Amino acid sequence: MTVNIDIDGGIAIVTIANPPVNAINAAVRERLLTLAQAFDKDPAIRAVILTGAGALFVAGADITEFDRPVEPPFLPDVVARIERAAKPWVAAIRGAALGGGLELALGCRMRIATGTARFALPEVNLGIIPGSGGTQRLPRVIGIAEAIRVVAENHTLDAAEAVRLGLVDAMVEEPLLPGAIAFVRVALDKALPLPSLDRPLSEPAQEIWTEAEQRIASHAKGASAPLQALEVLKCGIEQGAAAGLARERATFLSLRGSEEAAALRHLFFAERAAMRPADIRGTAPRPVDTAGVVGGGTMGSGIAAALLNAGLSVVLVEQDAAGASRARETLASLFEASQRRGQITGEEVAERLGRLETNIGYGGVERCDVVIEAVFEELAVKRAVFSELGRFCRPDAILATNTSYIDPRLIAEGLPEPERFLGLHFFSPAHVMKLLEIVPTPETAPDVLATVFEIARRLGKIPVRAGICDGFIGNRILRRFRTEAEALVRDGVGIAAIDAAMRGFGFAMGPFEMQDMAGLDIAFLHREAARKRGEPVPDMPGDLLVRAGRKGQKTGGGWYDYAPGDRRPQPSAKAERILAPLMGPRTDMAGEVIVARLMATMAQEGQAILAEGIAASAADIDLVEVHGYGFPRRRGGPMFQLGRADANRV
Ligand code: T1G
Ligand code: NAD
Repeated sequence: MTVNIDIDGGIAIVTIANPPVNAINAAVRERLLTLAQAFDKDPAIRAVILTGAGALFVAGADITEFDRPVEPPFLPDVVARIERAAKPWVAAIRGAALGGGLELALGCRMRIATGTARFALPEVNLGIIPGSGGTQRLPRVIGIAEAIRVVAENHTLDAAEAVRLGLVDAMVEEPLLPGAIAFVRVALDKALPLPSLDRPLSEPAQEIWTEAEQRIASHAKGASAPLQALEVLKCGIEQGAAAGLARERATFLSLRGSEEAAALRHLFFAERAAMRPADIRGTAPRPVDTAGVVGGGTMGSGIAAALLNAGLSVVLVEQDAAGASRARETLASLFEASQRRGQITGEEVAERLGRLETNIGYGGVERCDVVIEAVFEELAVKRAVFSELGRFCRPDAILATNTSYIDPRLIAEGLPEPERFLGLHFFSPAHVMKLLEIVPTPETAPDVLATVFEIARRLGKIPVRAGICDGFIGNRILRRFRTEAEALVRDGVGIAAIDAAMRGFGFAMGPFEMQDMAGLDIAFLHREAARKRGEPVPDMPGDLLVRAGRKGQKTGGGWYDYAPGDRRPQPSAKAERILAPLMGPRTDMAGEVIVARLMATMAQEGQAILAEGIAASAADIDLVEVHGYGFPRRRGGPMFQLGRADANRV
């Protein structure tokens, strides 16, 4: 049974027990409605306490139901029935009260909580808005300004904030239920607070809406739900709660069926599945307290920052004093920047740097449980590093390479205990980008895999297992994507038009703006290496630019021109002249046609990757694109797009 009841001296205790997160599915709704009606008729019942089993209250409506039509009884009706019950309902909250869970609690006359309680309406993360009265009851309890932050800007209230704002009527210590029952007994002898929906709310100044709209639009990245949530809040304030509820429900239902919501749901479940791959579920990870990083450059320092942010101690190895002090300075400035942004305190900066040891040579790595190499992308240099690590590290220490393209098996040749070795491909900046491609070799041991998935979880990364091929998953698709973008240039389509089309689709930058930022020489050197290996790689437009000294922003020009100190791309007549030999007659192509062509190319490469077993699932490929390559989250990923296109074709 997903909803249990106990009776304690005239007080009914209703416990939602639907593991793992007490999600509200049809059975829970049905049961709550039946109980509300039964308790009202039962003279022995004076009040009802609603709570959740385990560490949290309720994580919201059951998202797995969203791919199906809504099923009665509808949650807004259950909430309204509880709010209008003859016997008062009191929510007793421990842990998370999210989405429909908070809406249920708002339907109760009072809410009491422990210190672990936290409250949010994260529906906008799923491309929807609250659909069970949250947009109307919350502002009437905590005020409109705070409600805008929670409903449209995904702000989470902790217990103290909830008390301060009047969302929580009283705090109780654990054990929760005895405290809750005692509170209810006292409350029954006093006047009850008004139901949330009936509480008066003064109309705020108009600026509150315009300011919120600007703020939300600047963060929404084109997603529609946050601004629609604001509209519904406004409707309820200006036209009253009943109109607001009706508008909320209509908006919720239309968004629930939208492609954007389907895309965000797809990623919600993909991210959770990625954390717990079936074949290592139940394999115990090794303990990891101290990590080593060899090479303190762009990636090494970012990786060290991610490890230090996650509470690990770090031994960073550089090849000389300059390299070691440069790495420490980079880390100090990264943490000071976080401090300036108010993310960490000065004490926390010092504490992190206190757990950092920078060395020239391999002293200290014998204490490391895992060591990640991030030195130059040259096989010989990497091999030399691992032969040192093989000598100085404990035989059970996990050894990993952050190589972008080199076959990890080549790097590990001759390494003692090869079962402890694998690729761990971070993305730049490594302390920010959430993606981590995990590239095991055929020898990699299951508990080594389980350990690096656990490390990914501690670093807040999205781990995706990738097989061994040139570029693994992400860089392989990137190369294909870029080649197709350059093929469009060959066909006479303008560089700016292609970038504009991809920005319109939701990318922060188009492929050419992105390549100018990262540098055109990385792909050029990769093609040159292939040509040296005798592979038939035709000249690409980008090659002509690099040979002309145009490597991107770092040379003041690539596909675009850049004024000194200015990173805004300017159309370049010079680039056009250099590219002319490879460009066809000017062609005007519609944005959606450009997008469709590049999407199809990414999906095709994705299908090849799946067919070769380089990725475990299409969803994993979407996670790589969304968390590593700026693919717009609200679009779900290239494989999700392919699925939608196929479905629309049927
Ligand atoms: N529905 C169904 N399954 C859910 C779920 C939900 N709401 N939340 C989590 N799960 C599953 C998840 O897929 C995973 O499954 C397992 O639970 C553990 O999750 C009417 C319409 C609660 C903070 O957006 O934020 O209410 O992989 O790995 O890290 O207005 O889950 O084990 O098979 O994330 O401890 C709004 C979503 C819904 C909250 C726990 N609610 N959940 O984090 O565990 S819309 C949300 C979370 C709504 C109303 C609207 C987190 C968590 P599996 P987990 P965790
Ligand atoms: P980088 O040139 O910025 O840094 C490399 C560092 O390694 C330098 O500080 C150098 O002093 C140090 N080093 C070289 N040999 C060493 C040795 N034997 N012992 C100790 N330190 C040594 O390079 P990077 O961009 O950080 O790339 C490092 C690795 O990460 C490469 O394999 C690269 O392909 C990969 N990678 C790079 C990116 C990126 O965007 N830059 C992204 C993912 C992966």
